[in-house]
Parts: sequence; structure tokens; C-alpha cells
Amino acid sequence: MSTAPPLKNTTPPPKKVNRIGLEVLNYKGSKTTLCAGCGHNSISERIVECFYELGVEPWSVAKFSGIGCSSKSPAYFLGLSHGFNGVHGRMPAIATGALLANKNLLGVGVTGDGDTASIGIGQFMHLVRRNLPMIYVIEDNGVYGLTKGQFSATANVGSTLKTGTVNELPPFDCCALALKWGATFVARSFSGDKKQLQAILKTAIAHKRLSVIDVISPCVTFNDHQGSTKSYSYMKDHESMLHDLDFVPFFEEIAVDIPEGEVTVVEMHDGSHLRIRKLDRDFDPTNRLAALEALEDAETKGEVLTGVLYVNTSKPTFLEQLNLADEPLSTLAESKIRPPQAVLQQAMEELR
Ligand SMILES: Cc1ncc(C[n+]2csc(CCOP(=O)(O)OP(=O)(O)O)c2C)c(N)n1
Ligand code: SF4
Ligand SMILES: [Mg+2]
Repeated sequence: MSTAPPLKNTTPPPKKVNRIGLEVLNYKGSKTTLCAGCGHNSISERIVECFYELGVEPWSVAKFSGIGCSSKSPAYFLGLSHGFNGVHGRMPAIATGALLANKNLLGVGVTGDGDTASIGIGQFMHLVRRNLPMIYVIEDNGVYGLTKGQFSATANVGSTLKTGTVNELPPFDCCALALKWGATFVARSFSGDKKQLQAILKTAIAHKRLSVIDVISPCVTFNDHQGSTKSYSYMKDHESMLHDLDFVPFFEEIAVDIPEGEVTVVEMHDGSHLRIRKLDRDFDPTNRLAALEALEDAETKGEVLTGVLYVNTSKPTFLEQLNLADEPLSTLAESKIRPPQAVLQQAMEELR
């Protein structure tokens, strides 16, 4: 008599969900069409992880971009969010309008070094000046990837194209410009540094003010050769980390004893904490002039400085300055946004 084989447990394992009950799948977008190995793909992956881990409602996010390989990438993350792919270099104007209309949205802009520092430099200046509350990620590869690799305005002097053409024009440093013009969170990272980029993105989500994050993101097809200063190997040899970062979300505060002097803790707007652990130098990320000096110093030494350069959690945002009603303009009843007949009449009388 044969015995029946033991029954297999066919119950599927429970699905892993975040604090709002969503799976990581709910934070993904379409399959990428960018080149395999492009730094922009790594940044999309970090965005998916950070929004999932922090339990942000995807439908409360509005994604904005311009034109470029980088600007295509919002299609590859947060597929349940709102999105607007604008004209080349004009994303800040679109984001400003959308966030003014609905101040409850969390704005996430993804742009390229061409989209921001070349054609879009004027729009970028005004975005920074206004401290529009949004996350603004520059996927910086030093070239116009989408149009086959011409130098952008962030290409370093002396860097070369694959053809051997040498760049002779000085670059814009988007972090230095953001610091100068008044951004309230300024950071630089590298698409290949998962831990640092995650901590920076999560801090930006908690910041609720303008966060400018310049991420060196190599273009493997047009700017990853010897002679490029935005390649994987250049970053490996020239990255200089300001500090070690650790982000603790407000819903996960763990009381640990931190030896005094080793870690600086910055409390973010939503009660989360950024823990900054000193490496080989003293650096105060609340000192704007020190940040500018550190960038200058790194440039002189030929280093690429990464980390959180500056945080200011108190400067009012553009929306706060406008003193808007609590209810977003987009959902205010028409009776509230339309002046009554008598007021219109009075205005007409005054114009007579
Ligand atoms: C008004 C306008 N000018 C020029 C172009 C051509 N163009 C498309 S993408 C691009 C540059 C993209 O470079 P970047 O923003 O660095 O993105 P990447 O592709 O490198 O990620 C240019 C010049 C355009 N689409 N629209
Ligand atoms: S061309 Fe460059 S920037 Fe564009 S997808 Fe390919 S590797 Fe990325
Ligand atoms: Mg580019």
C-alpha cells in the first residue's frame, strides 16, 4: 500500500506592504526605455524605494519634467501619480502653476543638466528664488544624451567628447547657483551611491520646501569614456564625501545614544531626522557660505563633493508667502473663487 505524499503548503506568502498598505509595485512605473546602465535608471529605482519606504500616497504626488532622457524617466516611477512632461527647459513654470493650484500635491521634478543649466537656466533661477516647495532632481551627465551627446552647460573645462572635442567653456555648478539664489535644501550625489542618494531623497521628501539635488548620473552611451568628468570611473576616483548620512522617518524614531560631537541631527519639517555623521572634516550644513566655500575648494582640488551641502528649514516657501487659503484653489467652490456681482460692479464703477 503506497502512502500519500505530504501535502504542499500552497498558501502564497503574505505580500510585503508599507505603512499605508501598498506594495512596492504600486510605486513603479512603465518599463524603462533608456539605455541599460544609464545612471538615470538607478535614480528612478531610488525614487521608487524612497516613496515606498516612507509610505507616501502616490496619488498625492505630481511629477514634472522637461525634455531629455532624464525628463523621460518620470514615466518609469510612480505610475499612480499625476504627471506633466513639459517643453524643454520650462518645467519650473509648469510646476509653479500646478502647485499653486493645488498646494496639497507633493511636487517631484526630474530634469537634465541640459534641461536645467542650458536652455532652462532662467526658469531654474526663478524657481530657486521663489523657494517653490518641490523636489528638483537634476540628472547630471554633462551632455545632451537624447540628442546624441553634445556638451551641456555643466560639462567641465577640459573634458572631452568621444570624438575628442574638448570643452573650453566653464561649467555652471547647479548646487552653487542654488545656494547663491536661495534654495533651502541643496545636495549633490552620485547615481551609483545607493545609500547616500536614498538618504538625500528621503530628506527632500520630508523637507516640504525646495530641494535641489544634483545627481551625477553617467550617460553610458555618450559620456562614460576616459576624458569625461561625469563617468563611472571618474566618480570612483574623484568623489569626495562630505559626511555619512542616515535618515530616520518621523514614524520610526528610535532612541539611541549618540556620542556627542560625532553626529549632527537636523529635524525636518515633518518631524523626521537627518543624522549627519562626520567623516574627515567638520562641516555645518546650515552654513550657506561654508557650503559655497566647500564647493570652491573641491573644484580647485578636482574633487566632486557629495552630500548635503545646505539645509534651511525655516525660510518661508513661495506658497506660504502668498498666504493662500487652507483649501487648495483647485477644489475651492466657485462661490469662493468668483467675486460676487456687487464686487464686480464696484470694480467697474471705479474704472469709469
Ligand atoms: C526648445 C527645444 N530645443 C532643443 C530641443 C532638442 N533637445 C531635446 S533634449 C535636449 C537636451 C537634453 O539634455 P539633458 O537635459 O541634459 O537630458 P539628458 O538627455 O542628457 O538626460 C535637446 C537640446 C528641444 N527638444 N526643444
Ligand atoms: S543616451 Fe545616455 S542619457 Fe540617454 S538613456 Fe542612453 S545612457 Fe542614458
Ligand atoms: Mg544631460
